[in-house]
Amino acid sequence: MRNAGLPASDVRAGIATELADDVPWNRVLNSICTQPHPLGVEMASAAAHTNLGDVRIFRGTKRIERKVVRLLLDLLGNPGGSGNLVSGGTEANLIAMLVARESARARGRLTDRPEVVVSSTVHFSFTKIFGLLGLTPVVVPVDDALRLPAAEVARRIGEHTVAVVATAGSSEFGVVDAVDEIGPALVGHDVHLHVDAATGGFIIPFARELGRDLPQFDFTVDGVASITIDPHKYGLANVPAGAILFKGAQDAGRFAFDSFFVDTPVHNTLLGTRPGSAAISTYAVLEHLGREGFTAITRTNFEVTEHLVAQLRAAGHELATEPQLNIVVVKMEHATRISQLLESWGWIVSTSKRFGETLRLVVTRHVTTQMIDEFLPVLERARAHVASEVALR
Ligand code: 0PR
Repeated sequence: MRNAGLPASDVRAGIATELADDVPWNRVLNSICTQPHPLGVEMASAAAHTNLGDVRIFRGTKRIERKVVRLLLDLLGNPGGSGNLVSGGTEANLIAMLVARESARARGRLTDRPEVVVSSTVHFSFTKIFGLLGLTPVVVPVDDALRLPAAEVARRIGEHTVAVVATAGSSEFGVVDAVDEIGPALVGHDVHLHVDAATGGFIIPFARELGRDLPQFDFTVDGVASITIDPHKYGLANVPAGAILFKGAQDAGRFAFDSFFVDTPVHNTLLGTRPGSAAISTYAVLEHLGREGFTAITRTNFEVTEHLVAQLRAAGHELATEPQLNIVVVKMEHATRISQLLESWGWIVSTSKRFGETLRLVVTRHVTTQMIDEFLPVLERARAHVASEVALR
């Protein structure tokens, strides 16, 4: 640390220089997060000082957090449920897995080797979580449509199984598991069905309203015990805003840790000190946009996605899978090299090698048809450049 501090203007200028090097949103095609809604940013900065770790001080902030949980439970068909706002999908999934393990223990079902049935495309946050919680994954290969096969899930449940994880919008492919088949297939098995809707939670309800053919994934499906949904992804709120929601009115309270301070409520989240600003940003965006606002944004996201798909196909590209949401995965030789080259030219895309070489493009609020039309010729130039590099080798 400096001995004598800098004037505020110098600090501002130094930070502005670094921030100016962050990639502008109109060059970002890999991110499930987007430029947050301006009202959310405004309200988050007004609440930058708040800490939901001390709800004796931040009483109003806590009331807003409770309102957000109610709004999200209502969105997901479970007004009588329970939940908490957390830092994102990883923390939400962790809390769900801990509650699943502990409720199995409470029912006398915990073995020395608790297992969780997951698909081969489950998000990597579960790899962290299983390590932390001592859970063993039972990995079910996905079907041809990259979905967790419902019949196979039921077959993999054994005496050690404490939970099954389905995904409603995978980050890699935007694939929605058939939660409406998996839930009913699990009835009678004493396991916790968790739905990771971190990515799809703010897309699918509105897309279904627009008449798109997507499976129901929420608490109205028999057997769904908990859902992860992230306001900081398609919910347009500021980072870090995630949520873990439970079917039962008491379930969110099963992750409960006492502090040693008198008159302080128990903590129901992993983080202790945590930003109220994210809850407030989420509340502002939900209240301001309402269902109509989210539905309109979802309609535009699908229009842009369809434009992207049509242009890619017209240029002769083949998709790895038919996009269900707003993630487009293109089969592409030398995708990693192409992505590196694009990055050096200012454009950020992602690649995955798990199902052959692919280029992954994410459409979210900041991605427009104009941006796509600027990007596609650059992509073709990058492909040509890499093809000539390869030819020279
Ligand atoms: N579950 C699913 C289905 C997810 O898509 C993600 C994140 C998580 C869990 C974990 O959530 P947190 O990252 O909030 O803890 N999906 C994105 C991904 O891994 C995260 C991301 C977002 C990556 C923006 C890059 C980026 O620019 O692809």
